[in-house]
Amino acid sequence: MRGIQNAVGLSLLAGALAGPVYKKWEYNAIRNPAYPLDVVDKLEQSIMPKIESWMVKRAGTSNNCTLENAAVRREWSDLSADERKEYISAVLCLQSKPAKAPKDKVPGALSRFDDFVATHMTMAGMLHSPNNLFAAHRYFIYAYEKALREECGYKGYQPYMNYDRYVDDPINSPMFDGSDTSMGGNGAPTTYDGVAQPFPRPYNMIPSAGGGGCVTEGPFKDMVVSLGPKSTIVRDIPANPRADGLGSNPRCLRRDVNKYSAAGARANYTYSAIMDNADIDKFYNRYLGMPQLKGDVNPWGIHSAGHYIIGGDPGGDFYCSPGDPAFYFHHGMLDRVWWIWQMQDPDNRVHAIPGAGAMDMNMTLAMDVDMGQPANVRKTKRADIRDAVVDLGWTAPAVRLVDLNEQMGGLGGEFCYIYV
Ligand SMILES: *[C@@H]1O[C@H](CO)[C@@H](O)[C@H](O)[C@H]1NC(C)=O
Ligand SMILES: *[C@@H]1O[C@H](CO)[C@@H](O)[C@H](O)[C@H]1NC(C)=O
Ligand SMILES: *[C@@H]1O[C@H](CO)[C@@H](O)[C@H](O)[C@H]1NC(C)=O
Ligand SMILES: [Cu+2]
Repeated sequence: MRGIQNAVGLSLLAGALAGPVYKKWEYNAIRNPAYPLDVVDKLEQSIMPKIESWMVKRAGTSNNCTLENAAVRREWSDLSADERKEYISAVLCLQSKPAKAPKDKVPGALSRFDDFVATHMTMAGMLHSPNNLFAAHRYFIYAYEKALREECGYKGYQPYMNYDRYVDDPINSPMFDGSDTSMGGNGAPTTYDGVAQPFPRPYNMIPSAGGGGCVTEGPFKDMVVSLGPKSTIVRDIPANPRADGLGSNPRCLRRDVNKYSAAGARANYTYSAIMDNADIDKFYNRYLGMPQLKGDVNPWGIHSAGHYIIGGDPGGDFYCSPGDPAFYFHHGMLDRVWWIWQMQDPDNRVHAIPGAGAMDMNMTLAMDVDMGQPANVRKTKRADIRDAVVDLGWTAPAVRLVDLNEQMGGLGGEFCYIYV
C-alpha cells in the first residue's frame, strides 16, 4: 500500500475542528452527517497529533510509510453509495474467482473468497492464541483487502463497521438494511436460540433477535456458503460431508442481525476498554469481556458482541466466521480499536503482544475467544515471540509475528494505513 496517494483531499473534519488549522493528517474524513462523532471517534481524532510525533520519531525506520501516503480505511456509512457498490462488486468478484486451496485438502472451497474461510478454519488455533489474535487478524484483513484490490480491481480500502452507529437498530442500518448498498439484509425468522455465553445467568445467553434464517435481500442473497459448519450455533444446518468441515456443503447465508449483541459494543464499552486498560493483557481480556464488569448487563466483550451482531451461519461459527462478508468489517473495527489503544502510548504499546509477559504479570487470559472457556495460558517467553510465525496458508505468505504490530510501516512497509 506504500506510495498510494489519497485521491480524496482535505474536506473532512472541518466542521468538527475549531479554527483554521488544517494539518496534514486531516485527510479523507468525509463523514456521514447522520452519525455524529461518538466518544471513540473523538478519541481517534485526538490521537492524530500523537501519530504525527510517533512518525517523526520513526523517520528512517518506517519503511517510507507516512501519514501522507497511508491508505485510509473508512466507516461503511461514510462511503458514498457508489463507493459501497464498488466494494460489494469486488467481494462478489472474489466469490467468482477460482480457489487456490488444493482440491484434495479443501474440496469445499468454491472460490477465492472461500480460501480465506478455509485459512481461518485450518489455522484457527494459530489465529486465536492470545499472542496472535490481534496481529494475525490484522494480517488476515490486510490479505483480504489486498486480494480485493489486486485480484478484483478494487480501488478503495477495507471499510470497517463502527458498531455504535448501529446499536439501536442494526436491521435498518446502512450495513444490514438489505438494500443494494448494504452488506445484505437480516436472516428470515426461524427458531434461532441465541448464543450461549460464559457468564452466570441471566447473562449466559445473547438472546435471539428473531432472525437466524436465510438472508433474502441485498447483494448476498444468492451467495452460496459451502465450507462448514464446524461449530455452528444454528440448528438444522446439514452437516458437512467431512469431519473437518472442509467439504462442500452448499447452503444459504444465514444471519440473526442482533441488537442485543450490539448493545455490548456501544462506544462507551470500546472507550473504556481502550482508556482503562493500559496493560496489554488487561486490554486483551476486556476485549473478550473478561472478567464481567460489576453491574454490566451486556457483558459480551466487544469481540463477541461484534461477531454476534451478525451471528448465524457461517458468521457465528468460530471456525467459519469469515464466510460472512461482514466479518471483515467487524475485525476491521477491532483492528481500529487496537490501533487507537496502541497510539495512546506508542513507545510502550506498539510492540506489546498479549500473553508475552511484557509487564511480567502472571495473569489469566481469556484464551478461547469464541468458545468462551477462560483458560490459564502460560506466558510465552519473549525470546520465543521473536521467532513466532504467522502463516495464512493460501491467502498470504508466512511472516514474523513481531512484524505485524506496527500499522504504519510494519511488514517491511506493506502495512501503511490509518482509520478515519
Ligand atoms: C524508501 O524510499 C527510498 C527513496 O524512494 C528508496 O530508495 C527506498 O528503497 C525505500 N525504502 C523502502 C523500505 O521501501
Ligand atoms: C455503557 O452504557 C450502557 C448504557 O447505555 C450501560 O448499561 C453500560 O454499563 C455501559 N458500559 C460501560 C462499560 O460503561
Ligand atoms: C510467574 O510465574 C512463574 C512460574 O510460575 C514464576 O516463576 C514467576 O515468579 C511469576 N511472576 C510473577 C510476577 O508473579
Ligand atoms: Cu478469527
